[in-house]
Amino acid sequence: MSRNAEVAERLEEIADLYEAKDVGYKPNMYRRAASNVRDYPEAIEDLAEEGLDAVTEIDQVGDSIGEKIVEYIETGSIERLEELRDEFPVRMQELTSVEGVGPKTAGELYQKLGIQNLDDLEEAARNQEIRELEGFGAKTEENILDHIEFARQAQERDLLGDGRPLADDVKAFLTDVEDVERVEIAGSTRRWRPTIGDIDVLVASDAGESVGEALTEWDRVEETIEIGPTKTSVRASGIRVDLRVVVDEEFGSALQYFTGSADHNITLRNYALRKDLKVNEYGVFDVSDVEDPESGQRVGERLASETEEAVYDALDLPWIPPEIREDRGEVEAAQNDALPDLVTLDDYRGDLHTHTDWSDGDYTLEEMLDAAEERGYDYYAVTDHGEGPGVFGDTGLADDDVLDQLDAVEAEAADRDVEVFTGIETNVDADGNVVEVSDDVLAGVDIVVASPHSGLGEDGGDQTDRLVAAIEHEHVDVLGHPTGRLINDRPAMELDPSELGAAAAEHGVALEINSNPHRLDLWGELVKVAVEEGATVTVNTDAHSPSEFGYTEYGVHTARRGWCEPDDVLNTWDVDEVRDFLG
Ligand code: DGT
Ligand code: CA
Ligand code: CA
Ligand code: ZN
Repeated sequence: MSRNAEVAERLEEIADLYEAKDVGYKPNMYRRAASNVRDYPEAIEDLAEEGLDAVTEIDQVGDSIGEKIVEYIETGSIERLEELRDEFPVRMQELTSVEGVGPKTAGELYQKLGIQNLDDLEEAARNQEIRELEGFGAKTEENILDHIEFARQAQERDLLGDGRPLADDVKAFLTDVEDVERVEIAGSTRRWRPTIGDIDVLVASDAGESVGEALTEWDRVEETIEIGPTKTSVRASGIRVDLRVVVDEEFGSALQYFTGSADHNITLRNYALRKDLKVNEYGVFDVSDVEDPESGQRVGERLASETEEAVYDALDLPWIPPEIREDRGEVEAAQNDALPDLVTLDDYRGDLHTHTDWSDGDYTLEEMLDAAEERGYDYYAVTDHGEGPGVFGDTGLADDDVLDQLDAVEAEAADRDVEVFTGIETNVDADGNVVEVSDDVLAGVDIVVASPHSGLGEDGGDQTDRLVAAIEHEHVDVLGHPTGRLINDRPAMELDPSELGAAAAEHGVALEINSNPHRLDLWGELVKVAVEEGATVTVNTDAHSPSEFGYTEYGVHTARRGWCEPDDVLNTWDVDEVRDFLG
């Protein structure tokens, strides 16, 4: 367990605050440093102990940022950060969860109107104070008002991308606590649901009280909510963590129960009852000779409880992967021996949607290809943005630039162990036209990713036709992040996944699962429907830096939530098969 993610969070907070202050280059500098610290293979606390020189070995970490890292590890705080927090005492995450409000806007709103949180923001918008500010206007103010409700709901659930690393850390921490026999993550985190209400952790131990106490003393804990011999709840890094402690003998049945989903459990319990079996967090019980099976938690003969496999086996079912325990037919499929053979991270051979500093990426072509090669990919596609309507700060490539980049990619790709596809990411406009790059140029690249980047949100009504039109375009190979959602930040556009899946299958276009934890788009429920229509999906990171290659895990687990087998996922195919698909 290292503290890299924690340090990266502090650096990102500094970046946000500098952006609020509108200090030119500093935000990006801090974000790049944060990303490299998060991704660094060695523990940042060990480097800090060695000294500044060791810390500044990390790319993009110079003396000034390095000193702050050492200061944080040594003292637990950073003076500069404290100053910035004093200067901007705002709930940054809360404010920036409103679509259209970034750190810079939040800073301005604080300085001019004293806005610190969502309530202040709503009040100012209702009183029409925001439209009076220079550069804001009535439209902006109405937009803010429209999106506040969504932002409020978004406060209630955290991103899996934040919860999952924290869950791994808490698991590592508890594993080393005395008298702990087994530890597993349960709940929605184990099912890889894109958002989580809290993190559920299960421990097998005879010393519940002291295990609970140990958790409250973990250095990431900010608040103890409750503590007891079987259940302890804390808040750590802003996320609630529920710990349950059971005896080792009942660990399997407790893990099954607390993994959920609640709907899966209910369907499973009803299925069991028809077989005269009772299933709960204490085990599977034979209640055929019991007069009143509801009379107690442990009535009847216990058939299984030690492992999850044994629990499902006692119900005459194969073990069901957590990702598909959502009551979408998995219990019936298990009964019929028809569970999918789900894709795994090991099956994954390469990323087909990525960026470089030719457009809005943060790293050079060479750096990105080096990193792809290091990950051992068979293939890799460079798909920078076409020249768009200013969405990417005018970083997109005009036709001539695309042609120049083709040469650059070919030169940089020579003599590498990874096969490199040339490509472009282009915009799908409101009518489904593939714009930005001319058809001649599209015809000359290996892979065309067409993505909706504008006209998003909930207001447009059903947009299946728009996306189907893009799928029908002769050069399009991948439909990128199809619904355009940004979790907790921008709602998904409405679409019919079965119509989309059928069109994609017919035209040989792959539907993307964008692995960025802010997107996870498409997501499991839609993927399952589309794949049933014969669609192929493609799991891509849309990486703007090498550290974002790590998102692949989220994408693959999302494919699993969509019941994908390896063949359903383009990125498990070999390079010749992918070339054939791209046509
Ligand atoms: P979350 O935290 O909202 O993202 O979702 P979960 O699934 O982690 O739900 P949570 O934390 O409330 O409870 C963890 C698991 O415990 C849940 O997935 C299934 C089980 N569970 C909780 N309440 C019930 C219930 O009322 N009935 C059944 N059958 N199972 C429950
Ligand atoms: Ca939970
Ligand atoms: Ca819970
Ligand atoms: Zn992209």
